[in-house]
Amino acid sequence: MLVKLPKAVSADDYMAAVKAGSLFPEGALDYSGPGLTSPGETAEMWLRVDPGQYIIICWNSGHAKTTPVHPFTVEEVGADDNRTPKEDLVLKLFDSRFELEGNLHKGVQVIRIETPGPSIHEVDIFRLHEGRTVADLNGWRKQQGHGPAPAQALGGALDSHDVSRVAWLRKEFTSGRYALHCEMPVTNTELTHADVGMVREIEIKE
Ligand SMILES: [Cu+2]
Repeated sequence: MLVKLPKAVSADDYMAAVKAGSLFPEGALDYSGPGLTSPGETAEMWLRVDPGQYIIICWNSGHAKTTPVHPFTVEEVGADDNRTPKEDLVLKLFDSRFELEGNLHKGVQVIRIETPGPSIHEVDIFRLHEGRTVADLNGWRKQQGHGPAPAQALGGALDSHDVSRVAWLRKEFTSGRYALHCEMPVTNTELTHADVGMVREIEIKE
């Protein structure tokens, strides 16, 4: 995940807040990112960033507290690179469901990911292993990915505090069963959005 830090907050300050238990340290803005990606997978994402100080952080399986974050700066100067990719289909993240405009099919596809919300959401894309179900996937994610994986994580689009932000994902799909999964927490509970229905299985045929 990319996180944009407020002016007076350093990467170390952010980490200290995370270690104290915060998922959303004050003033810092989540700026999406390609999300859960299994070893050996590659995720390709296009998104806009604004000038400022950022970190890259991994939230999976306690890594946010154990793996040093990567700080970087987005400078105001530089070549204009504002041409957005042409999408093949649109994925919309609503409260609390996924809607697809267009169909996923075999081959390379560009997905434009929008968040009509109104809440903030994210999507991780998984390819389910033979015989495994969306319920298996959700159970495995509740364990933060400990134990044998029922699915391969292919990347996705993590949340942005500003829900008007859009991300594009380019991915090659083969035939099989896939799952879209939102792991945002439901406020003041142990539940995720996936637990309250924000999970969707999609089959790509031969
Ligand atoms: Cu969600």
